[in-house]
Amino acid sequence: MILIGQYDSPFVRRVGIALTLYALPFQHRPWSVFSDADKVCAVNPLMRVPVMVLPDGLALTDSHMILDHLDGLVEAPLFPRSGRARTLALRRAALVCGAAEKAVSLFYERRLHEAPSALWEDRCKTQIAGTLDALEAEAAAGQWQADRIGHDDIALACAIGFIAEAHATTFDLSRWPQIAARARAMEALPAFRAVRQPFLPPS
Ligand SMILES: N[C@@H](CCC(=O)N[C@@H](CS)C(=O)NCC(=O)O)C(=O)O
Repeated sequence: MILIGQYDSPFVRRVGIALTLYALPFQHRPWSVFSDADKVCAVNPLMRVPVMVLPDGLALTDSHMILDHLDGLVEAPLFPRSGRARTLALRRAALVCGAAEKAVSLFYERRLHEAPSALWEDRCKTQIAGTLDALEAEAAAGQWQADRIGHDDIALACAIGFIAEAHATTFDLSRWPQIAARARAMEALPAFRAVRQPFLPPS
C-alpha cells in the first residue's frame, strides 16, 4: 500500500498513525497538493490528499474511506465494529474532521486570496470554535472514554495539532483544556511522534 500526502495534513496524518498502530506495511509518498499537483491528480482527480493506492492499483480517497478499508484488514479495528459505541465514535470523528476541514479552509482563505473574505473567515472561526466547545463539553461530562485510543481520538490529536500550528494566533487552546490535554497525551506516544511533520504552508 502507498500513502500519498504530507503529514502536516491532519487527514493524511490520521491515516499514517492508524497504519503505524496497526503495524501494516506501507510506503509513504509525501507529495504536496500544490507543488506535486500533477502527481496527485494522476491518482485522484479531486487533487486532494490523503490517497491510498492499494496493491492492485486501486486508489482510495478521503481519510474516512481509507480507514474503513484498513479496519477491514485487522482483527482489532480502531472504530468499534458495530453498535452504539461505533455510532458515537463515528459521530465524534465526523465532528473533529469537520473542524479540521474548516481549519484548512480558513488557512486557504487567508493564504490564497489577496483580500480574504471577512464573512468566510468569521464563519470558519465560529464553526471551528463551536465544534471544539461541543467536544470539550462532552469530554468534561465524561462522555469521551479515556482508556482507549480510536480513530476519533487520533483525529482529535491531528486536528488540534493542525489548528495549533496553522492558526496559532487565532485560537487559544486553553479555552478547551480537556481535549487539548487529551491531544497532548496522544502526541507523546511513539506512533504520533513517528508520524508528524511541522506545518508547511503551500509555496
Ligand atoms: N474529507 C477529506 C479532506 C481531505 C483534505 O481536505 N485534504 C486537503 C489537505 S489537508 C487537500 O488535499 N486540499 C487540497 C484541495 O482541496 O485542493 C479527508 O478526510 O480526507
